[in-house]
Amino acid sequence: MSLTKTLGVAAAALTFALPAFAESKIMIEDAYARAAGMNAMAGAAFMQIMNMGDEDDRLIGAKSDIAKRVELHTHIENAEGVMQMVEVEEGFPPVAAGSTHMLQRGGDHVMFMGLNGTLEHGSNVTVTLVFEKAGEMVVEIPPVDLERKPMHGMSHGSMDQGSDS
Ligand SMILES: [Cu+2]
Repeated sequence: MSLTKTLGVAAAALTFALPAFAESKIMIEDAYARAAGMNAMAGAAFMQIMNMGDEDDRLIGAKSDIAKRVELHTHIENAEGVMQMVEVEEGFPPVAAGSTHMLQRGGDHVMFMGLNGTLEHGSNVTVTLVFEKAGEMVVEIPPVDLERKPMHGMSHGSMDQGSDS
């Protein structure tokens, strides 16, 4: 087989592989975003990650224009027994095929650090979720109406005090 023909075959294989790769095995349900406070410079997004594929996958990153930095966070209990937010640089634990991983208040979440605007009811936040195997996935996340929530939420207390003061 000539070199030219070999390359041609490789290129064709790649072309056909792409649509299959882009077909999403991940479904996002019940997503919502929330500012950490009324004049907060930070916010977070929560959702259900459903793995409809036949292999484990996991969220390894997130991107958005809504904030200067978008990080994956979780909560851990510190030595004093207080829950604290920490960045999970390597990504969230794998979601087994056919199962669901919840990003929820007090647990794993997508964190917006340094908001470029306000999280307003009625204007969705566009977030690109990066999965290890499914790749990038763009989701539109509606902010929840903060007025219906208590001003002093439980989920981000310790970090807010640290970054705002
Ligand atoms: Cu956080």
